[in-house]
Parts: sequence; C-alpha cells; structure tokens
Amino acid sequence: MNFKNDIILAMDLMDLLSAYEVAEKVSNYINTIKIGYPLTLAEGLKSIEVFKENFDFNVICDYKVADIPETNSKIANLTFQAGANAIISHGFVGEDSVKVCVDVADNYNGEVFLLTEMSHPGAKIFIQGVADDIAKMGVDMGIKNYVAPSTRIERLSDIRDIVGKDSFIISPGVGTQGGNPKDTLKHADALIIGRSIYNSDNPKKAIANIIKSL
Ligand code: NUP
Repeated sequence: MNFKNDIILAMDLMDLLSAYEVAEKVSNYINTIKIGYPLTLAEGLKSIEVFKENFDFNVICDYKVADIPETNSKIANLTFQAGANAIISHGFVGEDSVKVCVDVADNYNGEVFLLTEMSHPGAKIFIQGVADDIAKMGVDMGIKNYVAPSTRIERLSDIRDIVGKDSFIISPGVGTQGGNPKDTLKHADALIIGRSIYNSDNPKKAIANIIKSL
C-alpha cells in the first residue's frame, strides 16, 4: 500500500455526512483513510464504500480484531466483503487468531496490519511487555504491515528493528496524543492522524501544515 504524503486520515467522526465533508476538504492530500468502531457502529459497513466510491481512497478498517479464530474469520470476511483494503488485527491473541485474518485477507487480495504496542499511556501496563514478541510473531508469520506508536519513539524504533526495513509501519499518536510527525517518520512509513485534522476549524490547512512540517 502506498500512502500519499505519508499520511492516513483516522476518521473517527461519528456521522457520515461530517466525515464526508472533512474527507472532501483533504482529499487532494491523501489516498488512504482509516475508519474504526466509532464510524462503523454509528453508520454501518456502508461507510467503507462511501470513501472508496466517492474518493477512491484505500480504506483500512481499524477493528483491532481480537477474538478466537472462528469469530475473527467472520469479522474479517464481513470487513473485506464490504470493500475494505486492509484490516487491523491485534497480535496479543496469538498466531492462530491472527492467521485467520491473514488467510481471509489473502482471499480478497487485502492486507492485515498487525497491532504491536499501542500509543496510549495505559499500553505500558500490559501490552508494552509483549509488543516485541508480537512483532517477532508477525515476522515469523511473514506479515509485512505493522502498527506501532508515535508517542514512544524509542519503542517505535525497537519495533522497526524487529520487523526490518522492508516492512511497513503505520504509526498513530501524532498530534493530539503528543507524537511528533517528523520524528515518527524516521522510523515509520506513514502517520495515522485523526483529531488534529478532523477537529480542526480548517482541516485542509491543518493537513497542509503537517505536510509542510515533515
Ligand atoms: O495504538 C493505537 N493508537 C491509536 O490511537 C492504535 C490505534 N489504532 N489508534 C487509533 O489511531 C485510534 O483509535 C484513532 O483512530 C487513531 C488516532 O487518532 P488521533 O489520536 O490522531 O485522533
């Protein structure tokens, strides 16, 4: 997947009309949007095709899939049937659960991003302790795409060392959560940015300023 301007818009507004309006304002700057539970639970899986058909965006579904393999299979199938290009899967659930997501993605020519360490402070309590092992598991499984935090650059760098330079890392936590865009891109391939753009009075200017700062 290639990411225009190295930015993925995290669209967590909870109504499609507002989400559409923001997407329209920044559509010249990006080619990939990430939606998650906020928009999908509010508006349904149709949200995916709205962005694909109107903007030709790649859509990454941030469903942090984290269940037993059988249930993961149902979630991943529904997501790719609805047109998603990629799905984010948790890694802590183990190889069997992740493998199902990879297998379903392969059937649709889609991709899986494996979530290693999360970006929020609470991630230090549990997931940070196993994040390196999650990344190693991903490498052993042949996974090429990862999610790792921009809020702890040293951890992002550690995870890059594990997954290698040929893997893709997309990194949330830039802006509102405190991560620095330029520093993050020293280790990651793309920034996941939500509130700093969609909550701005001028989303177009906000994204243009971020791009200028890179
Ligand atoms: O570790 C993670 N941190 C994180 O913020 C993994 C994520 N998937 N996210 C998501 O990235 C989060 O759910 C939101 O959609 C986006 C960051 O948005 P913002 O903090 O820029 O508004």
